[in-house]
Amino acid sequence: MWGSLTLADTPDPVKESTTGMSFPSVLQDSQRLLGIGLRKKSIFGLKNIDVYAFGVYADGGELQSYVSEKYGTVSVSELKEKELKEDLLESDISMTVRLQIVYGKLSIKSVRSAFEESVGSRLKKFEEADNSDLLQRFTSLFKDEYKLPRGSTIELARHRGHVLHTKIDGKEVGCIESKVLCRSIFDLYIGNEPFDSKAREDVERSLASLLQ
Ligand code: DAO
Ligand code: DAO
Repeated sequence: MWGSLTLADTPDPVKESTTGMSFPSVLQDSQRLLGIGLRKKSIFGLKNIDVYAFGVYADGGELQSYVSEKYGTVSVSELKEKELKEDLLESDISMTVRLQIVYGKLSIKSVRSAFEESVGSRLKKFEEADNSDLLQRFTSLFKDEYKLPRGSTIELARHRGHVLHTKIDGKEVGCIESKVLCRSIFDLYIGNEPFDSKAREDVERSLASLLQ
């Protein structure tokens, strides 16, 4: 559809193809949309539901300075797309994943338990130590009174110093400083076993194109 262009080159909002959810091409003035995808979940082993569509964003300028500091004069074409993605995961370049809820009957209870399963397994993978405190601190931000009807947006944004800010429909609900929590969350979207491998490929290609 884009020919050789990537999502990072388009000025217009982009629609996730299965759900039609639309994602702005730029967030917070400087973060570019790099990839979009879909989070599904099978319930009771019976059927797959589309839970949310997501967009992955990062700051192109910060990425450029990070890469030129780290690799000096090495030309971008010599860097592998996968290495760039690894750099993005490990660094504290400004980055956001925006979730747009598709499933209309999401309860906070099911968000909490899905989170413990998905993020919990990543925390275990990246850190030996017991992470239950960290999980607990994050899930305690999910107050029972929050509602997440279809169309709600959640933004999980990493700021300088590995501080993760969470917003629901544009309103900040909390922030937590933790490198491993940031790493674990972004790993769900662009790590080795992502929710949607097409999104991860989008991101890899967009990163390479941002550095051209
Ligand atoms: O109604 O019990 C049910 C099925 C709900 C599945 C929920 C999956 C939740 C995934 C995480 C959402 C994060 C915003
Ligand atoms: O899809 O399994 C997953 C993980 C999604 C991360 C969801 C974080 C939700 C944080 C805000 C919820 C507030 C009620």
